[in-house]
Amino acid sequence: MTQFDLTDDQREIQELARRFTADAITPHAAEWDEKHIFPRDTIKAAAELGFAAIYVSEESGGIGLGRMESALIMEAMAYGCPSTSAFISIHNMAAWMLDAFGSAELKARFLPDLVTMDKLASYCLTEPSSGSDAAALKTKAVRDGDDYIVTGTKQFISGAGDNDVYLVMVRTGGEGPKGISCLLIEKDMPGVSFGANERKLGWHSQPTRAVILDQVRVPAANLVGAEGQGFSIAMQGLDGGRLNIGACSLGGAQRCLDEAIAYTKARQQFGKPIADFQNTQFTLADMATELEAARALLYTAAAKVIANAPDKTRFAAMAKRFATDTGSKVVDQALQLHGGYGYLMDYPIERFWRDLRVHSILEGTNQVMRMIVGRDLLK
Ligand code: FAD
Ligand code: 2MC
Repeated sequence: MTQFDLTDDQREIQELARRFTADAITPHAAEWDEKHIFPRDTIKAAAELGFAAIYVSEESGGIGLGRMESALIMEAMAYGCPSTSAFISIHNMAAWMLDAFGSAELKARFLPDLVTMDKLASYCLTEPSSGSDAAALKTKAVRDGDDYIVTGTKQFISGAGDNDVYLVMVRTGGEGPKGISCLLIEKDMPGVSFGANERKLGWHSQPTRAVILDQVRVPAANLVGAEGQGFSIAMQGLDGGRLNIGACSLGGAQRCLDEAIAYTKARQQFGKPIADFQNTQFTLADMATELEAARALLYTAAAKVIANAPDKTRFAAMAKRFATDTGSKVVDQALQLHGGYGYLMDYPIERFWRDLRVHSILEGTNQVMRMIVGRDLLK
């Protein structure tokens, strides 16, 4: 908790992620967005650097780093494409849940392919009638001999239809969080189907579909953790996921700040660069200041999560709320500084504006983040 600068190892991993982004992500991100291309090969190339299993243990084939390193990697990749970075983050979250809570047999069967991204993983909590109130989920898993029979619909699932492995929160017991378990369901199990690819404002480089489960027979051996532990596992996954989503907003916003600095120096109005106007300088100053403040809070929260501090969930929620709101504000200011050109697809700003908007909604809305923080303060 006394760390105010990155260590040499952290700088090295950040540099690696930045180089990968500059070479493999940034040059293509606009096309992925415009043509709705899911960059399967680039995602697989990220796995070759260990970025598919950043905080999966080395014993399980991951690179066994901390949440801070994960944030640095997500931030660096989001500088090129927040949508692709966030997709990789969700895969990391699911892989970690399996590594941390799965049986030795389940881990041996699935983690080797998840670490290399020969298989991709989704996280399935949300349902059509339970988003923020996640503990009200209805997808039912009824025990039948050595199997569960699973029926229900998961809504808004990132990667659904393309991904192979689904960590699905299901109801095996009574109402409320204690009746929820986590089951690993495979794409090709009979009874699994998918809704249409959602048409979205942003996040075009990755698909979002409903996962429809109709009497799917799932071996009880696919249970991740114990029966009734599913909600806690899902929430612990999100403690890390929320840091990563915050980091994706920081990376996207940093890119737009850098673009705005370059643009305002080049663009002339009233006979001089618009960077010479005090309004421009004050706006850039506030953008940079608020971004650094959000980054500092996010790194603190990452340190809390890796240390398993008692207030880690509150800090992850504070950081997610602040980093995503700040990120979107900074991108909006960058768009304003670009004038009409910021609104055009010829410049990258509008893509970041669209991609970052959803970060205030998913992995728990920013209202839910305030609820988590407020409850913790008042408990
Ligand atoms: P609701 O819960 O209906 O909320 C609507 C509004 O009411 C929000 O503003 C909310 O903040 C507010 N609200 C609700 N309750 C309260 C309260 N108590 N106090 C104050 N305000 C409240 N989910 C997954 O499980 N896996 C995924 O991979 C995934 N990927 C996603 C990808 C995309 C592109 C999107 C858009 C969503 C994804 N989600 C995923 C779902 C996402 O987590 C939910 O959309 C989110 O949690 C909000 O749920 P909801 O949409 O049902 O909104
Ligand atoms: N770690 C461990 N356990 C946790 C936890 C955490 N972070 N958060 C809650 N729990 C436990 C909690 O301790 C309690 O157990 P116990 O009674 O034994 O103490 C149990 O879970 C229930 O917790 P709450 O009483 O707080 O449950 P409640 O239903 O009131 O509220 C809330 C929970 C609102 C915080 C949760 O439903 C939530 O986070 N909602 C938002 C949903 C969400 O984030 N969805 C994201 C989907 S994924 C996504 O969008 C992607 C893009 C991948």
